[in-house]
Amino acid sequence: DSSDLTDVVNYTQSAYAEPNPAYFGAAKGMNVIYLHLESFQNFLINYKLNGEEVTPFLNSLTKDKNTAYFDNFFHQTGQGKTSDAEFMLENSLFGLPQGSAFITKAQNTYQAAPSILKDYGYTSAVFHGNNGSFWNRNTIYKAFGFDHFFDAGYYDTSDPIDMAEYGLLDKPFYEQSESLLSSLPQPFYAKFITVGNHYPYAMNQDLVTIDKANTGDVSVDDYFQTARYTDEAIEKVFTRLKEMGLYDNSVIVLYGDHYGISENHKRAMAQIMGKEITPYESANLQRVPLFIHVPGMKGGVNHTYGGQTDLLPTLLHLLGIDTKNFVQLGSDLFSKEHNEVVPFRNGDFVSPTIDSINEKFYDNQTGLPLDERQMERANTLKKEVDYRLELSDKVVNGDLLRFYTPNGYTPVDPSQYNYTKDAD
Ligand code: GP9
Ligand code: MN
Repeated sequence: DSSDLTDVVNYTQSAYAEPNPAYFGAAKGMNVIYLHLESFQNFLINYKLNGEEVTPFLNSLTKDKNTAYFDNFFHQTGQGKTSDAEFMLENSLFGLPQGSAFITKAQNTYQAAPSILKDYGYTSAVFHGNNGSFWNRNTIYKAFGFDHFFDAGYYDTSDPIDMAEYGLLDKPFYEQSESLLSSLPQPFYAKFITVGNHYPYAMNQDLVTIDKANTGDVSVDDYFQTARYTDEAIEKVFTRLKEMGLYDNSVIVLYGDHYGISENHKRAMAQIMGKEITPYESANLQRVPLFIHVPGMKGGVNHTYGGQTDLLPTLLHLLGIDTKNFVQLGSDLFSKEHNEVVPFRNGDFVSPTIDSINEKFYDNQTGLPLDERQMERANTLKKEVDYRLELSDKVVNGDLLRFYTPNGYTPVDPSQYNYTKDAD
């Protein structure tokens, strides 16, 4: 009800993080390209398997002068997996404590990235080599205001060697996407969702370029082959974007959507990581890589703690679009006022100093139980995290954005979108 909305707006106004003048508008007017790294955990970055880099291209990107690489960025997904990641990236709202908001809340009013950017002349599109109905995307994308959704119906999926369990493998997917991407007017906001690196990570051995690991746990051992494939596909994308003349006027964002190896593989992961996978280690394995490449922007490894709800305000500020009046629960990662406490969907959280995992507090730096003197501070952070999650659930469960239109924002009419191929 409206008092809930008042609480929400009071929170977002008070939690608003001012743009950093050094980054605000650094990408003004540029195209935006999101490259979704399926099931990709950050431990893969700079990891060597039998002395060999698993992801050499992404490793090189951590050193690129115009790329910010965030090595303390965490997924915040729940049961909605990829759809939760998308929900957070597009709205800066958390997914739900159970189930997938994509499926149960597709009829809500949203003020998602595509609709905000439409007011600035952007055309938006999602590319995904799976059926458009998976995760109910072809319904909720209309509420987000995506102009186009190029699903499997737009691709040639006839050759079995090109296919993974959930759709077209990354290399043929990106290759076939080129003509569709070229058809978009600029500036565009384009998201490419891949499926090559997806559980259980089995791959046609004719396509692999790195050996499996040898823990004896099949999905852990295979994970490195599909991760390497993902890396090779991304390298090809960067090469093609340069050849297409898009590299110098586009922001390229790469993000991991959620973990790849679940908590059921502790023995094998202890061998891979060279340490026991305690609850603290497991929480710290929830890092996913975030790369933000902006032509002309000062890059470097950025240790700021953040999560997927922080990406939208960060992107909008890079594009020179202020977020103060939007209901967004994350904050700009480049802002000096960014809140580095990262809530997980289950109420746990990590931060540069204190972690809360399974109702226990830890010193983030040492992994040891928190000393008594910091308990008051820890409890304060826990209350803030619980409150942030509670507000997000109020917005999504109460569909509160129906009652709140930021000035200058044009609401979405989902009925005006049609994603079927012949409609294009
Ligand atoms: C399905 C693909 C994988 O289209 O995005 O979804 P996930 O299983 O990772 O949620
Ligand atoms: Mn996924």
